[in-house]
Amino acid sequence: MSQRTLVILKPDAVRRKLIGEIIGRIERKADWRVSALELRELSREVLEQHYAEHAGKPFYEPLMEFMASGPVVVLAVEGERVIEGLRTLAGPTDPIAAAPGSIRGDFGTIVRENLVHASDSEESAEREFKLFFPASA
Ligand code: RTP
Ligand code: MG
Repeated sequence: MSQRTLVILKPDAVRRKLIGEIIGRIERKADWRVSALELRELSREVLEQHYAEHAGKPFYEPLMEFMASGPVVVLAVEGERVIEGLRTLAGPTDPIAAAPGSIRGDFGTIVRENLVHASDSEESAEREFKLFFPASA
């Protein structure tokens, strides 16, 4: 089942020069391919829409600040079961709970600075494509 998912390499990943490392892991998976890619800074408006489900939570404001603290890489990735697959490759939200071998498990320690975002469902992916790549949505 071919799908597409929206991936963000968060500001910590860009600052730590892990862009190539992370994209390399994605590209090594059979049948997955990067179909759009851009380095950009995210506006408050876009971030509020992207993380609307977390508005009002204690970690919301620090998350907004972190995600606006530097450039990110926004990617579209297409391929076989890529939505679930990218979540598996990223690992659980808390990098300390994430298994070695996953991106968060290999590179992270802080819950907020967990390197990567990936759409969590087909519905989220379509919503996020409209937000980040409106021309292709
Ligand atoms: P994401 O949405 O970024 O792909 O991550 P996720 O689904 O694994 O985690 P989610 O629960 O949606 O949380 C969104 C992001 O907020 C930060 N966070 N900080 N307790 C905390 O300090 C806390 N909890 C979450 C993380 O950056 C998380 O990825
Ligand atoms: Mg999430």
